[in-house]
Amino acid sequence: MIKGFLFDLDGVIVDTAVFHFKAWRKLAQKLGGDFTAEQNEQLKGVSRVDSLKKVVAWTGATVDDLTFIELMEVKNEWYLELVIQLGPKDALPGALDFIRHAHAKGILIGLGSASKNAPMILNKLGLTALFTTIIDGNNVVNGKPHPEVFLKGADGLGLKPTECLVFEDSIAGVQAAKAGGFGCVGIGSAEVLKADVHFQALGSSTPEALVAQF
Ligand code: B16
Ligand code: MG
Repeated sequence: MIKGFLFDLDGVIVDTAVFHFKAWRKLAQKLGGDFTAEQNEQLKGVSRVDSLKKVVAWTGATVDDLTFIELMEVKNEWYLELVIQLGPKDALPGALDFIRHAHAKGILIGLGSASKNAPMILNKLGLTALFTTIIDGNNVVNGKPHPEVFLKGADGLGLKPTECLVFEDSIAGVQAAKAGGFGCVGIGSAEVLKADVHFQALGSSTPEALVAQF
């Protein structure tokens, strides 16, 4: 019986992925390279440090350890400049209603995001109070596809993985959910994500329909 929902943030609740893409591209160009939207799929759900490793490799640049840390900070500053104006109007279609509705029905709500900026973004969306637990990039040692972020999320809800559903838009995130023994709702393409069920957005289903399905 499903009693809890664990949401990824970027790409599920809000489309911050476009801002990550812009900031990473600006950084790649600073390093003398570039990368495509298709390559960007590989950065979704992936931690800041692992994302930079990929971006540096794509540009062919050589970066020493100190510069690597500086580049992570520079990218984050550019990203924060883009997300500063985010508000509830920027939530993905149906996301706020879906989460509010699930909460009102007594389903426990948690966050399992790779982003260290997740608490600030949840606040901007006016959602923080609905979340029983918030696990983000500051609370995990192992990034997705390791299941740590969702296992800690289930723990924070006081539930077993089999009692929770994970909502994910990234390949790494779906793999993390499966590795942890969770049912997984993919937000995006079934061919790409290979989750248990797929929707284009949270607003395409209802909490009751999903609970009945698992
Ligand atoms: P930050 P999610 C992930 O968030 C993003 O999808 C990924 O592109 C980003 O690199 C990662 O957070 C780290 O974000 O630099 O803000 O700490 O999809 O797991 O909610
Ligand atoms: Mg995501």
